[in-house]
Amino acid sequence: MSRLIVVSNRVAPIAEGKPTAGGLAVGVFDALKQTGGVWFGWSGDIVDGSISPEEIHSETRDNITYATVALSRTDYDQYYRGFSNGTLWPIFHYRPDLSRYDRREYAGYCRVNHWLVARLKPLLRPDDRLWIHDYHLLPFARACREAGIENRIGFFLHIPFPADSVMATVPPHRELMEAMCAYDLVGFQTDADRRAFMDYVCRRLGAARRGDRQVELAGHRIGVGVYPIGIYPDEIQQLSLKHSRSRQITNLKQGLQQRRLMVSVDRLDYSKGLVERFTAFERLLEMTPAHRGQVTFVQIAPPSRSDVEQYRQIRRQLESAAGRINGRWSDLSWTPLRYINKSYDRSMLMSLFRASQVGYVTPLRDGMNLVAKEYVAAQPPHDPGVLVLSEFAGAAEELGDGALLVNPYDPDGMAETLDRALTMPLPERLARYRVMLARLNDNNLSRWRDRFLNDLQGDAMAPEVRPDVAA
Ligand code: ADQ
Repeated sequence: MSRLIVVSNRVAPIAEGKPTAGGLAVGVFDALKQTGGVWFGWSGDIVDGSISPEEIHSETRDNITYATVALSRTDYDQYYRGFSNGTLWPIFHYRPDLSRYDRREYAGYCRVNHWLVARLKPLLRPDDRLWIHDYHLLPFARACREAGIENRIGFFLHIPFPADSVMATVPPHRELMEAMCAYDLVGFQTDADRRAFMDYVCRRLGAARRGDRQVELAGHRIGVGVYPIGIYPDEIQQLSLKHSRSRQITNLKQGLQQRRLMVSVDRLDYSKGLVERFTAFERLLEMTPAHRGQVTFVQIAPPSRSDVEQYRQIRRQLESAAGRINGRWSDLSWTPLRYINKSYDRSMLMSLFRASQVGYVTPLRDGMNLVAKEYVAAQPPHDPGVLVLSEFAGAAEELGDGALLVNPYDPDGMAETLDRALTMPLPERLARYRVMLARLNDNNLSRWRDRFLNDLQGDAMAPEVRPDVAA
């Protein structure tokens, strides 16, 4: 049977045997656990100098071989911190105002893509299937073809694909998108992303549309599909029970003294809308006196990419907002907002979701947002909490019928919705929970992986667009 080779910028840390606090690592690790295969990418190590070391560190655990490389400081700065996270990430999240562009960084980005291909090539067998992940590796397939690699290569974008005119603000957008068209299959989280990609390649590159699921450019057919990433709901339910009676959760519940609990968990990132979320929480306290002293909001947000300036700025903004809110509203027995910059063990997080009455998930833009899905799956089935979800999270396409959707740019609207969530009667909570759980079970993580890999395998490349998410 052919092997599955997964390539992503970062391979989850092997030593701890646990994925990092990031959606891609969580999803890829869970998907690979079942099929087995090779996971190739950066180890997270940085070595001084401008030349990345050639050695590959290879380690097999259970059925997964982790093949990792270190990056030189220059490659890290240009490829990862520079073009990937300083240019592409903000633009793909509709924030050209936060994006900066430097030609040297773009050159570094392309160079590292070629360099990674050269490291991977000796590990490949002719019938391996290659599944490449995310915006760090848009030109990876082109580099593979140039290196004579003929295997089938699919690509999945975990983050949104921006509208054509926003994409065009990336200075080398044309070159980048032409390179992306070297893939055999490209997959997106939502139908809106798929449409944006099709628009771009047809309008700007002159690709020919072959129905909704294929485009053709310079004689090469590219499958284009929608594959919303999922979770394993049963596994999450089990995890959520693990710490339910632990000292930390029991202490938390005792400390709440019957107060309602709202929970948010995110990497500390400006796309997650944390400042707007804090503001809306404060509006709730201003607008609805009945909630004062009666609700506690826990925000867990471990810092990420803290060597990128925009990330340091958002951190400072949040510290000041949290201080202001607590200064204004706390009393001797109640702290309204607990803002925690730490990573937690997954089962602890799931138990926290289970213990809370509202999951407050309001990114300004998000490819999918696994936290929204995890929150629902972790709920006690007979007394579930309510999911308050941004309409700009990919997850809103699937969970929109059961969640309370909000516009994160509307603090009053969010405050009203929080009030509704905190006071929602049990029958409505149950009905909403069941609709969402059914969706999560239908479209679990295996389905995401299998649909993608089937489409990658098929020569005719006719990925079906799921009717239930292709609104
Ligand atoms: P992320 O932007 O990282 O992922 P998300 O989808 O919410 O966002 O995934 C975060 C994951 O990390 C979740 O599984 C969560 O439980 C975990 N996590 C978050 N904070 C944690 C903490 N403090 N401690 C431990 N675990 C924590 C990217 C895209 C998303 C897309 C995913 C998957 O930005 O839009 O949904 O990839 O495709």
